[in-house]
Amino acid sequence: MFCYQCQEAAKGEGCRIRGTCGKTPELAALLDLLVFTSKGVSLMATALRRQGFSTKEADIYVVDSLFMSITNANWDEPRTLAQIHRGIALRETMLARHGADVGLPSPLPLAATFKPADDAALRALAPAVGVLTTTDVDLRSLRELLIYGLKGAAAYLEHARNLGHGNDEVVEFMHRGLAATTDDALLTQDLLAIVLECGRHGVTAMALLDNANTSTYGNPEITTVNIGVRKNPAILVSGHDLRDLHELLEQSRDSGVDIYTHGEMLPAHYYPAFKKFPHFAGNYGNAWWLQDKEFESFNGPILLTTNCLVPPRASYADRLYTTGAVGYDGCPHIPERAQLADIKDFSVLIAQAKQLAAPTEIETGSITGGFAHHQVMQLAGPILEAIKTGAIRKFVVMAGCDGRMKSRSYYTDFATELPSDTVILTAGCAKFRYNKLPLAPINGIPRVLDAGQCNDSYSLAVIALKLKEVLGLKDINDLPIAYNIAWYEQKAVIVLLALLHLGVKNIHLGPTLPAFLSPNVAQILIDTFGITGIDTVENDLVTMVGRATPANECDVALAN
Ligand code: SF4
Ligand code: SF3
Repeated sequence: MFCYQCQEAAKGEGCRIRGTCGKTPELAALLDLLVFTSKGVSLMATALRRQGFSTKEADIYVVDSLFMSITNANWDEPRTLAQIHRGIALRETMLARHGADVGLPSPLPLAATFKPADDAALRALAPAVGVLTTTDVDLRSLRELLIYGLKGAAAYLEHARNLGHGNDEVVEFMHRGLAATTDDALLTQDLLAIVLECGRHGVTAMALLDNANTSTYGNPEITTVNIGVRKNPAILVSGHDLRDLHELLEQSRDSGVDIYTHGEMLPAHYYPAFKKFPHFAGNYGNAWWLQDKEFESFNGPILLTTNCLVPPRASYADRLYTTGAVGYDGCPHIPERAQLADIKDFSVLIAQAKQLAAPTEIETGSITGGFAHHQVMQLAGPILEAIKTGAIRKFVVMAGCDGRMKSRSYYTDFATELPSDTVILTAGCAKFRYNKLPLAPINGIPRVLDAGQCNDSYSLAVIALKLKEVLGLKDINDLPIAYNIAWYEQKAVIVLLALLHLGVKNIHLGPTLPAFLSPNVAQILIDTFGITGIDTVENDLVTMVGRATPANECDVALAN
């Protein structure tokens, strides 16, 4: 196997024997084959679209398949095999229906022609279609960077689609982008242009999901979320899909079972539509990587609506449920909706919860969030005033992912050491490294403003663009904002590409730079966008906020 799509790539190069995440070589090969199958489907879809044909089935297929191949999403080999077979059948149906004379490349790449006789033949082919089949390291780097960006965008498109929202331009690009990774005529500059175009579509995908979420559930508002527990039996919901949560809340109403969020589902509390459920009890635990301990002590059923799922311990595997793109062989999977209007059936979780103990308390207190763009605009007056008086000297965007690497304590230390005239803007599960720190507010404005999930990084971009407008600045980089982004999986890749598209420069990306950036591709990003890694907390404080000593200590020293 060879996989280097996430931040935990072994030795910062790639997982070759088994994934640091736990992925086996067999599963890794099948997920590679799933992406390969999607490329064939996208080749067909790109050609058909150019001829004016609708490719709805292919659109859904590619979005779902890319999402399934994201880190810590689908661990289920039989399900992966079934999805590969579906893709081959779909590709062949399109070919039979329209014929080969629809402007397909000639000769057709293997991705669009392979037809294994059975599962054994598929498994035999799988190791030969992975990342390393592109031998030129720079082309490989750019092809994979594009694919990972597309995976992130696919995740956001799927959530939006679940709420009845879509964008054909992004889907068209997804097919075209995937097809481009099979085109040996494309050189570094060509692929780089497509990678940067991916960032534009990333902005659209995040805006689409923002609109889907807010038009369905209302605009997030400032909310205090309980992090302790109640006495009722309960269900824990993790992942990013708000519609799954909403349906579970509806179905468990008056059942005596409480619902808690975990990880990336925390921001659901900020939406007005979810506040009307008295049994929506709070948030339990932290970011994804602590789930083995937290799922254990939660005691009740757990629903994973998206990544990140880590291989479960036997002690709670019988109460772990997956749905959507996530799957784990041996854990029950709640079936998808056949039609958009259908409702998923979560009754099995509710029935099981009633038989189980209430969650064991692991912490008490509360956290505050809900600072998405609409809410922040309501606070524009006090925030602008604080900027003008110097009470807020700098914002630091600390969005992205959390992870289990020890070196990620850097982010807690960095947040702790930030001067007291700085404000953290966050989104994604990265926030769990510092959202429980006792940072004193500035004129009533919290020091950590949480916009929501990783896709709500869009909100941070909207806020930055609005600030630029009201402060009368020409360039987004003239704002008093530094970017210290933490990444782990491929949604962070589309967020990064989206920020680059918006013209943001000098982003610090950590805790390590992606293994999939070849030295030459990394150099292009450094030269063009000023992307850099992280250093020590002390050095980065000087680089990013221009002051190493907490401001309050400075002020005390001056006063003395
Ligand atoms: Fe390794 Fe990450 Fe790939 Fe898992 S997803 S195999 S940890 S690079
Ligand atoms: Fe986290 Fe997986 Fe990336 Fe949505 S839940 S941010 S890591």
